[in-house]
Amino acid sequence: MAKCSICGKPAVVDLRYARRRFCAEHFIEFVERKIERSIKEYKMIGKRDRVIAAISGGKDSATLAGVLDRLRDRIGFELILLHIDLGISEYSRKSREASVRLAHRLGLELVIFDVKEMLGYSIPEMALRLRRRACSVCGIVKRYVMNAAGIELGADSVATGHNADDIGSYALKEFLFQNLENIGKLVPVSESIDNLAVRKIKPLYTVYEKESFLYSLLRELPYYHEECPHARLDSLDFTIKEFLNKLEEKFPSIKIQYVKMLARKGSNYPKIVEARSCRHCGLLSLGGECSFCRITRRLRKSPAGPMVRRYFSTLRNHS
Ligand code: Q46
Ligand code: ZN
Ligand code: ZN
Repeated sequence: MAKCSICGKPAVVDLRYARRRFCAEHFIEFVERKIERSIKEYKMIGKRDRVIAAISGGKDSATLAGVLDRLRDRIGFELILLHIDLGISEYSRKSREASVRLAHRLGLELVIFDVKEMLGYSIPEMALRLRRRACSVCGIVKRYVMNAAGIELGADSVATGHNADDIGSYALKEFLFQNLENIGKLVPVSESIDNLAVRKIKPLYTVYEKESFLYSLLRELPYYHEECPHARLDSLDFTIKEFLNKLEEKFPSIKIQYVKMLARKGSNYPKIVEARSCRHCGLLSLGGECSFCRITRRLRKSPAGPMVRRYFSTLRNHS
């Protein structure tokens, strides 16, 4: 039986790319060290920072919250969890439950933003009325809510659970369509823009999807394992991920090398030059009205951005 490269106990995982095998305890330590190194190398979190970790209820969120929780005392930062309930039937109900259990298990504060309750429509209802794909509406809502929460709750950064597989496949997809500005956003840290956009960080930048899954499993962290029903398995994203997996099989560690290269060179990609303030809510927009205020104005006759900001600022005043 294969043995752990550190203690010699039976190994539970063989990481070919790292040429090491680990028992559960040393695998957990390996993942935590790797994330801590990325946090330091890319200067993601400083002492006394207030960090909001956006959690969906899935395995990557569990790993993100689980590792940040263990690092918060060592580095010395404050951690708050944010869950956005998208109102997507059973999937959202179970994801929310898992997020609540995760926060409870780690003893962390959890802020929940319920899309249907706040905006009057769930994501699928919004998509139907706007005649857009659920994922495109969902992306606009999630980005806006995370940013508004970050600004209003006074966060130094908002952390998301994107892993190396996600980042590699997004970057490749954007390259295929030559959306170069979007590749520039896939760096480990997107700096804040004064009062318009909060700083965003990706602590799982060099963690493989399989490692994230195994980490949350071995630590028995609560997470919901089903995919969102709107995630299409035949989609281009999925095929690109499969292609990268094939590359990785043949050339172990190529995905990590790829994202690390992206971290180094990502700032060379063109950036959106003119950041403006939305005339309704005052947050980041490109044309004077942000996408969130535009879609909610079409749905509800009045833009919902200011109301979302007020919701989070009230929470801050009560905490
Ligand atoms: S949650 Fe939202 Fe994803 Fe579901 S509707 Fe699409 S974007 S697939 S990460
Ligand atoms: Zn061991
Ligand atoms: Zn707006």
